[in-house]
Amino acid sequence: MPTKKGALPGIVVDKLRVPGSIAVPLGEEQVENASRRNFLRRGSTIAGSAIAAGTAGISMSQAAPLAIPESNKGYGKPIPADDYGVPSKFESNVRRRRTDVLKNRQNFSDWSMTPLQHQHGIVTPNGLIYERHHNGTPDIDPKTHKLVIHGMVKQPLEFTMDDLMRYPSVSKFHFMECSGNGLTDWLKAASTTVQQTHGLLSCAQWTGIPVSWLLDEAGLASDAKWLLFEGADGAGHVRSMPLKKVLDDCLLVYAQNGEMLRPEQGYPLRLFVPGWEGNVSVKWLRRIKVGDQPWHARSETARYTDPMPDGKWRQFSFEMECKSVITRPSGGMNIKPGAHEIQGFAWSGNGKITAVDVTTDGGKTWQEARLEEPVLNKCLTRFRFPWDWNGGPANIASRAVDSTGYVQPTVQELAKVRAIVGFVQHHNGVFPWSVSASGEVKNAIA
Ligand SMILES: Nc1nc2c(c(=O)[nH]1)N[C@H]1C(S)=C(S)[C@@H](COP(=O)(O)O)O[C@H]1N2
Ligand SMILES: [Mo]
Repeated sequence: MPTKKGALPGIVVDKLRVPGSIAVPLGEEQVENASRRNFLRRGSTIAGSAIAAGTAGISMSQAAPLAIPESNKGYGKPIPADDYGVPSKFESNVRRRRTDVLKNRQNFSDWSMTPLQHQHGIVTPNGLIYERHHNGTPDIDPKTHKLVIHGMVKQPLEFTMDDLMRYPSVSKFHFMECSGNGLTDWLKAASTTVQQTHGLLSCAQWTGIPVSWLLDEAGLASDAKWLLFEGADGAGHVRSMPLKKVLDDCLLVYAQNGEMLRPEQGYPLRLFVPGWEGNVSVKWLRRIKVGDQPWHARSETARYTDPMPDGKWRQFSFEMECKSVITRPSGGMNIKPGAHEIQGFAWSGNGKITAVDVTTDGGKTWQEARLEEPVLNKCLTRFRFPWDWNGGPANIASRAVDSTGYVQPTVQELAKVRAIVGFVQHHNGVFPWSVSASGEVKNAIA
């Protein structure tokens, strides 16, 4: 199916993906009930006699009498003074920086990764949103922080945070993904878990002001075409953005998931660019300069480009193209034969997800998965797919389709339109996990 710049001809491989004929699903509830009953029924037959028909639990007649647990017998813990809630201590393995899998290097140019295998629903909790900073997290007082708009404008403007908070606001759910996500696992299995392979990805409800409102107040010169955004961190992170995209949907964000930005996400103010590589969503934003052409910082050209098969480089590869990954079961897990619900995320920087297919036989056959509401523009979408694992070796993967008709390619298909050499960015290829006869789930990139 021809797509914009990805130009991936011939990806539509089987009957299921006939261009322009994406299946209209049954009524939501019908499918829901039918698949849940089947799922549980299958569960009961496969797991054997200990499981009563229609349930995943143990039949009460075979269970020990229901004892009164300690938690029923006394007072619970009172609310501590000045409390800010944290997860249960029993969830302490859910971390964006796992020192057991990645040595804590304490570098200033550093990153942490979202544990996608533990994420329920589409929203990444604030403490688990991945981080990428080129020079550490600055400590910025919102009382003294200012945003300046200058350059090719009729009236240069300066805003305090109080000024900005007086504007009406908008709140939008969007994913954010680093262009380097998946970079280590293009051609060989270098990583173990989905946190390591895909964890430079998060999704939040972002609150702020459309950039267009402030540009309108400053008054754009008629030949204005590009904007420069500058961060107040030690990296002096500077990025050029085409005016068209900025006017379309970019936000000046001060809150994430209902509270002010976390320091590591750009407190007190960041640019948020829906659907484009995270790199352009400049954190700790202090300056917007209006011009008529892009500015070329060294690191900037390094990020916006992709190598092509003919040895040339394509400039301005901003969009994060349609992609998906199975998060359960995923690398590092161990599963038992029987009924499973395969779950995962799909997302596209170019629109909404319209379908996700799942294979359990290494891509020989594909079946359509269920998408879970809400399905939003440039946002993580959850998919699920019931699977009876018979205990034999399996190879599972997902492939997503977005509202432009683009079908997520395999790495082999991507290799026809991109050169995969060195540390290549923008990996949106189909990602397989293998399941061994003993139930071990492993990264299966060949
Ligand atoms: N000022 C500033 N903005 C920045 C960066 C930075 O180092 N400094 N890193 C960029 C990169 S490469 C990414 S992927 C995103 C990460 O945002 P997050 O840390 O909130 O996940 O911020 C971008 N904005
Ligand atoms: Mo990034």
